[in-house]
Amino acid sequence: MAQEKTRQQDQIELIASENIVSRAVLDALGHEMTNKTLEGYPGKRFHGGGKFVDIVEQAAIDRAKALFGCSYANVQPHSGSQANLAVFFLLLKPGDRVLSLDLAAGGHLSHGLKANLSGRWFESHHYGVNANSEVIDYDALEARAEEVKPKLLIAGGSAYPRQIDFARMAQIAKNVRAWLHVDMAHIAGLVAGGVHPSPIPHADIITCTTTKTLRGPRGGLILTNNENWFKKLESAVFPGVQGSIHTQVLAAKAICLGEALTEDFKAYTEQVIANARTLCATLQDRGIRLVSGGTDSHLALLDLSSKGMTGKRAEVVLERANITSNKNAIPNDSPRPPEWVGLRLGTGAATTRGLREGEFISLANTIADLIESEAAGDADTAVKDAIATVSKLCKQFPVYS
Ligand code: DSN
Repeated sequence: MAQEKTRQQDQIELIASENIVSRAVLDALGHEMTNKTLEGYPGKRFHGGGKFVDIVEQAAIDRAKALFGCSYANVQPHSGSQANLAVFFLLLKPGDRVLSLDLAAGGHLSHGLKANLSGRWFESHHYGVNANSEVIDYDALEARAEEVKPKLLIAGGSAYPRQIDFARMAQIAKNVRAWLHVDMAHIAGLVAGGVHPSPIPHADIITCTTTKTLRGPRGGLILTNNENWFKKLESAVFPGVQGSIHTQVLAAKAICLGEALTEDFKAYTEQVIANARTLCATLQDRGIRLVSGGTDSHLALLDLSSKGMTGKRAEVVLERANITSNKNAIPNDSPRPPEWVGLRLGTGAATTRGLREGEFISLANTIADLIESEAAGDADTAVKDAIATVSKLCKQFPVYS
Protein backbone atom coordinates (compact mmCIF):
# COMPACT_ATOMS: atom_id res chain seq x y z
CA MET A 1 0.00 0.00 0.00
CA ALA A 2 2.86 2.37 0.76
CA GLN A 3 4.38 1.60 -2.63
CA GLU A 4 1.05 2.26 -4.38
CA LYS A 5 0.79 5.62 -2.63
CA THR A 6 4.28 6.54 -3.84
CA ARG A 7 3.47 5.32 -7.35
CA GLN A 8 0.47 7.63 -7.50
CA GLN A 9 2.60 10.59 -6.43
CA ASP A 10 5.40 9.74 -8.87
CA GLN A 11 3.34 8.96 -11.98
CA ILE A 12 1.04 11.08 -14.10
CA GLU A 13 -2.27 9.27 -14.31
CA LEU A 14 -3.92 9.40 -17.72
CA ILE A 15 -6.25 6.40 -17.45
CA ALA A 16 -9.61 7.91 -18.36
CA SER A 17 -11.57 6.05 -15.68
CA GLU A 18 -9.40 7.25 -12.81
CA ASN A 19 -9.36 10.32 -10.63
CA ILE A 20 -7.96 11.51 -7.32
CA VAL A 21 -10.57 11.78 -4.58
CA SER A 22 -10.58 14.45 -1.88
CA ARG A 23 -9.21 13.87 1.60
CA ALA A 24 -12.81 13.92 2.85
CA VAL A 25 -13.75 11.06 0.53
CA LEU A 26 -10.67 9.11 1.64
CA ASP A 27 -11.54 9.69 5.29
CA ALA A 28 -15.09 8.44 4.73
CA LEU A 29 -13.77 5.26 3.09
CA GLY A 30 -11.67 4.52 6.16
CA HIS A 31 -14.40 5.48 8.64
CA GLU A 32 -15.87 3.22 11.34
CA MET A 33 -19.05 3.27 9.28
CA THR A 34 -17.51 0.31 7.43
CA ASN A 35 -18.30 -1.84 10.50
CA LYS A 36 -22.05 -1.37 10.10
CA THR A 37 -24.13 -4.04 8.36
CA LEU A 38 -27.43 -2.83 6.93
CA GLU A 39 -29.90 -3.97 4.32
CA GLY A 40 -32.92 -2.08 3.04
CA TYR A 41 -33.43 1.66 2.73
CA PRO A 42 -33.50 4.65 5.14
CA GLY A 43 -36.23 4.09 7.74
CA LYS A 44 -36.85 0.53 6.43
CA ARG A 45 -33.83 -1.51 7.51
CA PHE A 46 -33.51 -5.20 8.25
CA HIS A 47 -30.99 -4.58 11.03
CA GLY A 48 -30.96 -2.28 14.04
CA GLY A 49 -28.59 0.61 14.71
CA GLY A 50 -28.97 2.25 11.32
CA LYS A 51 -30.18 5.72 12.28
CA PHE A 52 -26.94 7.53 11.42
CA VAL A 53 -26.37 5.65 8.18
CA ASP A 54 -29.96 6.60 7.32
CA ILE A 55 -28.99 10.27 7.56
CA VAL A 56 -25.95 9.68 5.36
CA GLU A 57 -27.84 7.70 2.73
CA GLN A 58 -30.62 10.29 2.60
CA ALA A 59 -28.01 13.03 2.15
CA ALA A 60 -26.46 11.10 -0.75
CA ILE A 61 -29.89 10.60 -2.35
CA ASP A 62 -30.87 14.27 -1.94
CA ARG A 63 -27.55 15.48 -3.32
CA ALA A 64 -27.67 13.13 -6.33
CA LYS A 65 -31.20 14.35 -7.14
CA ALA A 66 -30.19 18.00 -6.81
CA LEU A 67 -26.96 17.56 -8.78
CA PHE A 68 -28.48 15.78 -11.76
CA GLY A 69 -31.98 17.28 -11.59
CA CYS A 70 -33.97 14.07 -11.30
CA SER A 71 -36.65 12.84 -8.95
CA TYR A 72 -35.24 9.43 -7.99
CA ALA A 73 -31.72 8.33 -7.09
CA ASN A 74 -30.56 4.96 -5.83
CA VAL A 75 -27.11 5.34 -4.29
CA GLN A 76 -26.53 1.74 -3.22
CA PRO A 77 -25.05 -0.01 -6.31
CA HIS A 78 -21.57 -1.32 -5.48
CA SER A 79 -20.34 -0.43 -8.99
CA GLY A 80 -21.45 0.79 -12.39
CA SER A 81 -21.81 -2.81 -13.59
CA GLN A 82 -24.03 -3.61 -10.58
CA ALA A 83 -26.15 -0.56 -11.38
CA ASN A 84 -26.50 -1.80 -14.97
CA LEU A 85 -27.39 -5.27 -13.75
CA ALA A 86 -30.16 -3.80 -11.60
CA VAL A 87 -31.54 -2.01 -14.69
CA PHE A 88 -31.58 -5.33 -16.57
CA PHE A 89 -33.27 -6.96 -13.56
CA LEU A 90 -35.89 -4.19 -13.50
CA LEU A 91 -36.73 -4.01 -17.19
CA LEU A 92 -35.87 -7.33 -18.84
CA LYS A 93 -36.51 -11.03 -18.70
CA PRO A 94 -33.77 -13.50 -19.69
CA GLY A 95 -33.66 -13.73 -23.48
CA ASP A 96 -34.95 -10.19 -24.07
CA ARG A 97 -33.13 -8.14 -26.68
CA VAL A 98 -30.67 -5.38 -25.89
CA LEU A 99 -29.03 -3.04 -28.40
CA SER A 100 -25.83 -1.29 -27.31
CA LEU A 101 -22.64 0.31 -28.61
CA ASP A 102 -20.11 -2.27 -29.79
CA LEU A 103 -17.18 -2.72 -27.38
CA ALA A 104 -14.64 -1.92 -30.13
CA ALA A 105 -16.55 1.29 -30.91
CA GLY A 106 -16.27 2.39 -27.27
CA GLY A 107 -19.04 0.40 -25.53
CA HIS A 108 -18.85 -1.37 -22.16
CA LEU A 109 -18.67 -5.05 -21.29
CA SER A 110 -21.72 -4.83 -19.00
CA HIS A 111 -23.85 -3.76 -21.99
CA GLY A 112 -24.11 -7.23 -23.50
CA LEU A 113 -20.63 -8.66 -24.04
CA LYS A 114 -21.02 -12.41 -24.53
CA ALA A 115 -18.49 -13.12 -21.77
CA ASN A 116 -20.58 -11.03 -19.33
CA LEU A 117 -23.87 -12.06 -17.71
CA SER A 118 -25.55 -9.25 -19.69
CA GLY A 119 -24.62 -10.97 -22.95
CA ARG A 120 -25.04 -14.53 -21.69
CA TRP A 121 -28.55 -14.20 -20.26
CA PHE A 122 -29.92 -11.60 -22.68
CA GLU A 123 -29.91 -11.48 -26.47
CA SER A 124 -27.44 -8.71 -27.15
CA HIS A 125 -26.98 -6.85 -30.42
CA HIS A 126 -24.71 -3.93 -31.14
CA TYR A 127 -24.48 -0.77 -33.19
CA GLY A 128 -21.21 0.81 -34.26
CA VAL A 129 -19.80 4.05 -35.56
CA ASN A 130 -19.54 5.40 -39.09
CA ALA A 131 -16.42 4.03 -40.79
CA ASN A 132 -15.24 7.50 -41.85
CA SER A 133 -16.33 9.88 -39.10
CA GLU A 134 -15.99 7.29 -36.31
CA VAL A 135 -18.99 8.84 -34.56
CA ILE A 136 -22.33 7.12 -34.06
CA ASP A 137 -24.27 7.02 -37.31
CA TYR A 138 -27.79 7.69 -35.99
CA ASP A 139 -29.50 6.78 -39.27
CA ALA A 140 -27.72 3.42 -39.29
CA LEU A 141 -28.59 2.98 -35.61
CA GLU A 142 -32.24 3.72 -36.35
CA ALA A 143 -32.25 1.07 -39.08
CA ARG A 144 -30.53 -1.41 -36.74
CA ALA A 145 -33.10 -0.71 -34.01
CA GLU A 146 -35.94 -1.32 -36.50
CA GLU A 147 -34.32 -4.62 -37.45
CA VAL A 148 -33.46 -5.85 -33.93
CA LYS A 149 -36.51 -4.41 -32.11
CA PRO A 150 -34.73 -4.33 -28.75
CA LYS A 151 -36.53 -3.97 -25.44
CA LEU A 152 -33.63 -1.89 -24.14
CA LEU A 153 -31.47 0.56 -26.10
CA ILE A 154 -28.25 1.50 -24.30
CA ALA A 155 -26.22 4.65 -24.90
CA GLY A 156 -22.78 5.28 -23.43
CA GLY A 157 -19.59 3.37 -22.92
CA SER A 158 -16.00 3.57 -21.80
CA ALA A 159 -14.07 4.76 -24.84
CA TYR A 160 -16.33 6.98 -26.92
CA PRO A 161 -14.79 10.48 -27.01
CA ARG A 162 -17.71 12.34 -28.56
CA GLN A 163 -21.00 13.74 -27.26
CA ILE A 164 -23.96 11.44 -27.76
CA ASP A 165 -27.17 12.88 -29.18
CA PHE A 166 -29.42 11.73 -26.33
CA ALA A 167 -32.54 13.35 -27.83
CA ARG A 168 -32.08 11.44 -31.09
CA MET A 169 -31.45 8.20 -29.22
CA ALA A 170 -34.64 8.73 -27.20
CA GLN A 171 -36.57 9.16 -30.44
CA ILE A 172 -35.06 6.00 -31.89
CA ALA A 173 -35.95 4.08 -28.70
CA LYS A 174 -39.50 5.46 -28.76
CA ASN A 175 -39.98 4.47 -32.42
CA VAL A 176 -39.26 0.82 -31.62
CA ARG A 177 -40.98 0.89 -28.19
CA ALA A 178 -37.71 0.30 -26.35
CA TRP A 179 -36.55 1.83 -23.08
CA LEU A 180 -33.54 4.15 -23.35
CA HIS A 181 -30.84 3.47 -20.75
CA VAL A 182 -27.91 5.89 -20.66
CA ASP A 183 -24.77 4.71 -18.89
CA MET A 184 -22.97 8.00 -18.27
CA ALA A 185 -20.18 6.49 -16.14
CA HIS A 186 -17.34 8.33 -17.86
CA ILE A 187 -19.05 11.68 -18.27
CA ALA A 188 -21.09 11.92 -15.05
CA GLY A 189 -18.79 14.58 -13.58
CA LEU A 190 -18.90 16.56 -16.81
CA VAL A 191 -22.71 16.40 -16.81
CA ALA A 192 -22.73 17.46 -13.14
CA GLY A 193 -20.43 20.39 -13.96
CA GLY A 194 -22.68 21.47 -16.83
CA VAL A 195 -19.92 21.09 -19.46
CA HIS A 196 -21.58 18.15 -21.21
CA PRO A 197 -25.26 17.77 -22.22
CA SER A 198 -27.32 15.84 -19.68
CA PRO A 199 -29.12 12.63 -20.60
CA ILE A 200 -31.63 13.12 -17.75
CA PRO A 201 -34.34 14.88 -19.83
CA HIS A 202 -34.17 12.18 -22.52
CA ALA A 203 -33.41 8.78 -21.01
CA ASP A 204 -35.84 6.49 -19.20
CA ILE A 205 -33.11 5.41 -16.84
CA ILE A 206 -29.54 6.52 -16.21
CA THR A 207 -26.66 4.78 -14.47
CA CYS A 208 -23.15 5.89 -13.66
CA THR A 209 -20.20 5.28 -11.44
CA THR A 210 -19.16 7.75 -8.77
CA THR A 211 -15.52 7.30 -9.81
CA LYS A 212 -14.09 8.75 -13.03
CA THR A 213 -14.98 12.39 -13.73
CA LEU A 214 -17.37 12.56 -10.75
CA ARG A 215 -14.25 12.12 -8.58
CA GLY A 216 -15.76 9.98 -5.87
CA PRO A 217 -15.44 6.48 -4.41
CA ARG A 218 -15.79 3.23 -6.33
CA GLY A 219 -19.53 2.71 -6.65
CA GLY A 220 -22.60 3.24 -8.78
CA LEU A 221 -25.79 5.31 -9.00
CA ILE A 222 -29.15 4.82 -10.70
CA LEU A 223 -31.28 7.84 -11.63
CA THR A 224 -34.72 8.18 -13.17
CA ASN A 225 -37.78 10.40 -13.38
CA ASN A 226 -40.18 7.50 -13.97
CA GLU A 227 -42.36 7.39 -10.85
CA ASN A 228 -43.68 3.94 -11.70
CA TRP A 229 -40.18 2.56 -11.14
CA PHE A 230 -39.24 4.16 -7.82
CA LYS A 231 -40.35 1.19 -5.67
CA LYS A 232 -39.36 -1.43 -8.20
CA LEU A 233 -35.87 0.05 -8.50
CA GLU A 234 -35.35 -0.22 -4.77
CA SER A 235 -36.17 -3.92 -4.96
CA ALA A 236 -34.12 -4.39 -8.14
CA VAL A 237 -31.00 -3.21 -6.30
CA PHE A 238 -31.85 -4.87 -2.96
CA PRO A 239 -32.66 -7.74 -2.82
CA GLY A 240 -32.59 -8.03 -6.64
CA VAL A 241 -28.87 -7.97 -7.30
CA GLN A 242 -27.24 -6.97 -4.00
CA GLY A 243 -27.33 -7.69 -0.29
CA SER A 244 -26.03 -5.36 2.37
CA ILE A 245 -24.78 -1.85 1.67
CA HIS A 246 -21.17 -0.68 1.65
CA THR A 247 -22.00 1.87 4.31
CA GLN A 248 -18.65 3.69 4.28
CA VAL A 249 -18.91 4.04 0.47
CA LEU A 250 -22.38 5.58 0.89
CA ALA A 251 -20.77 8.23 3.08
CA ALA A 252 -18.04 8.83 0.52
CA LYS A 253 -20.70 9.12 -2.21
CA ALA A 254 -22.59 11.72 -0.16
CA ILE A 255 -19.36 13.71 0.15
CA CYS A 256 -18.37 13.54 -3.53
CA LEU A 257 -21.90 14.50 -4.59
CA GLY A 258 -21.75 17.47 -2.21
CA GLU A 259 -18.40 18.48 -3.66
CA ALA A 260 -19.79 18.20 -7.20
CA LEU A 261 -22.48 20.74 -6.30
CA THR A 262 -19.87 23.47 -5.77
CA GLU A 263 -18.60 26.17 -8.14
CA ASP A 264 -15.07 24.80 -7.69
CA PHE A 265 -16.16 21.51 -9.19
CA LYS A 266 -17.73 23.27 -12.16
CA ALA A 267 -14.44 25.09 -12.77
CA TYR A 268 -12.63 21.76 -12.48
CA THR A 269 -14.79 20.17 -15.18
CA GLU A 270 -14.22 23.15 -17.51
CA GLN A 271 -10.49 22.62 -17.06
CA VAL A 272 -10.82 18.86 -17.71
CA ILE A 273 -12.33 19.62 -21.12
CA ALA A 274 -9.82 22.38 -21.92
CA ASN A 275 -6.96 20.03 -21.05
CA ALA A 276 -8.38 17.21 -23.18
CA ARG A 277 -8.70 19.55 -26.17
CA THR A 278 -5.13 20.75 -25.69
CA LEU A 279 -3.86 17.18 -25.36
CA CYS A 280 -5.64 16.18 -28.58
CA ALA A 281 -4.54 19.23 -30.57
CA THR A 282 -0.89 18.81 -29.56
CA LEU A 283 -0.87 15.08 -30.35
CA GLN A 284 -2.44 15.81 -33.74
CA ASP A 285 0.20 18.48 -34.43
CA ARG A 286 2.74 15.75 -33.79
CA GLY A 287 1.12 13.49 -36.40
CA ILE A 288 -0.81 11.15 -34.12
CA ARG A 289 -4.26 10.25 -35.39
CA LEU A 290 -7.18 10.56 -33.00
CA VAL A 291 -10.25 8.40 -33.40
CA SER A 292 -13.14 10.67 -34.50
CA GLY A 293 -10.64 13.52 -34.96
CA GLY A 294 -10.69 14.74 -31.36
CA THR A 295 -12.80 14.84 -28.25
CA ASP A 296 -15.83 16.48 -26.62
CA SER A 297 -15.01 15.10 -23.19
CA HIS A 298 -12.12 14.11 -20.91
CA LEU A 299 -11.12 11.23 -23.16
CA ALA A 300 -8.85 10.84 -26.18
CA LEU A 301 -8.48 7.66 -28.21
CA LEU A 302 -5.23 7.44 -30.17
CA ASP A 303 -4.87 5.27 -33.29
CA LEU A 304 -1.26 4.14 -33.42
CA SER A 305 -1.57 1.97 -36.52
CA SER A 306 0.17 4.49 -38.78
CA LYS A 307 3.10 4.47 -36.33
CA GLY A 308 3.32 0.70 -36.64
CA MET A 309 2.65 0.43 -32.91
CA THR A 310 0.24 -1.51 -30.75
CA GLY A 311 -1.53 0.09 -27.81
CA LYS A 312 0.25 -2.33 -25.50
CA ARG A 313 3.71 -1.22 -26.68
CA ALA A 314 2.73 2.42 -26.19
CA GLU A 315 1.28 1.69 -22.74
CA VAL A 316 4.54 0.00 -21.72
CA VAL A 317 6.86 2.73 -22.99
CA LEU A 318 4.71 5.43 -21.35
CA GLU A 319 4.80 3.52 -18.07
CA ARG A 320 8.60 3.31 -18.27
CA ALA A 321 8.44 7.11 -18.22
CA ASN A 322 5.93 7.19 -15.31
CA ILE A 323 2.88 8.04 -17.43
CA THR A 324 -0.03 5.66 -16.88
CA SER A 325 -2.47 4.86 -19.70
CA ASN A 326 -4.23 1.85 -21.17
CA LYS A 327 -4.31 0.03 -24.48
CA ASN A 328 -7.78 0.08 -26.02
CA ALA A 329 -9.60 -1.23 -29.05
CA ILE A 330 -10.49 1.33 -31.70
CA PRO A 331 -13.35 0.89 -34.19
CA ASN A 332 -12.71 -2.18 -36.40
CA ASP A 333 -9.66 -3.16 -34.36
CA SER A 334 -8.35 -6.71 -33.99
CA PRO A 335 -10.44 -8.90 -31.67
CA ARG A 336 -7.18 -9.80 -29.87
CA PRO A 337 -6.22 -7.26 -27.14
CA PRO A 338 -2.44 -7.70 -27.67
CA GLU A 339 -2.95 -6.55 -31.29
CA TRP A 340 -5.12 -3.50 -30.50
CA VAL A 341 -3.72 -0.33 -32.01
CA GLY A 342 -5.57 2.07 -29.70
CA LEU A 343 -4.35 3.91 -26.63
CA ARG A 344 -6.88 5.63 -24.33
CA LEU A 345 -5.95 8.77 -22.41
CA GLY A 346 -8.06 10.89 -20.06
CA THR A 347 -7.51 14.20 -18.29
CA GLY A 348 -9.66 13.78 -15.14
CA ALA A 349 -6.97 12.77 -12.63
CA ALA A 350 -4.13 15.01 -13.82
CA THR A 351 -6.50 17.99 -13.87
CA THR A 352 -7.40 17.33 -10.23
CA ARG A 353 -3.66 17.49 -9.53
CA GLY A 354 -3.61 20.99 -10.97
CA LEU A 355 -2.21 20.49 -14.49
CA ARG A 356 -3.49 23.02 -17.00
CA GLU A 357 -3.06 23.61 -20.74
CA GLY A 358 0.67 24.47 -20.55
CA GLU A 359 1.46 21.24 -18.70
CA PHE A 360 -0.70 19.22 -21.10
CA ILE A 361 1.20 20.60 -24.10
CA SER A 362 4.42 19.44 -22.48
CA LEU A 363 2.89 16.06 -21.58
CA ALA A 364 1.50 15.54 -25.10
CA ASN A 365 4.91 16.31 -26.65
CA THR A 366 6.53 13.90 -24.21
CA ILE A 367 4.02 11.20 -25.18
CA ALA A 368 4.63 11.84 -28.90
CA ASP A 369 8.43 11.64 -28.35
CA LEU A 370 8.02 8.33 -26.53
CA ILE A 371 5.77 6.85 -29.22
CA GLU A 372 7.99 8.01 -32.09
CA SER A 373 11.19 6.73 -30.53
CA GLU A 374 9.61 3.41 -29.52
CA ALA A 375 8.32 3.03 -33.08
CA ALA A 376 11.85 3.74 -34.34
CA GLY A 377 13.16 0.95 -32.12
CA ASP A 378 15.08 2.81 -29.40
CA ALA A 379 13.19 4.70 -26.72
CA ASP A 380 15.93 4.83 -24.05
CA THR A 381 16.85 8.50 -24.53
CA ALA A 382 13.21 9.58 -24.84
CA VAL A 383 12.35 7.63 -21.68
CA LYS A 384 15.20 9.31 -19.78
CA ASP A 385 14.06 12.79 -20.91
CA ALA A 386 10.42 11.96 -20.18
CA ILE A 387 11.22 10.77 -16.64
CA ALA A 388 12.80 14.15 -15.95
CA THR A 389 9.76 16.05 -17.34
CA VAL A 390 7.27 13.88 -15.45
CA SER A 391 9.24 14.04 -12.23
CA LYS A 392 9.22 17.84 -12.36
CA LEU A 393 5.45 17.89 -12.93
CA CYS A 394 4.83 15.40 -10.12
CA LYS A 395 6.84 17.48 -7.64
CA GLN A 396 5.17 20.70 -8.75
CA PHE A 397 1.65 19.16 -8.50
CA PRO A 398 1.49 16.80 -5.51
CA VAL A 399 -1.38 14.32 -5.36
CA TYR A 400 -2.15 15.16 -1.72
CA SER A 401 -0.37 18.23 -0.44
N1 DSN B 1 -14.98 0.62 -17.61
C1 DSN B 1 -13.62 0.62 -17.19
C2 DSN B 1 -12.87 1.77 -17.79
O1 DSN B 1 -13.48 2.60 -18.45
O2 DSN B 1 -11.66 1.83 -17.63
C3 DSN B 1 -13.51 0.67 -15.70
O3 DSN B 1 -14.39 1.55 -15.14
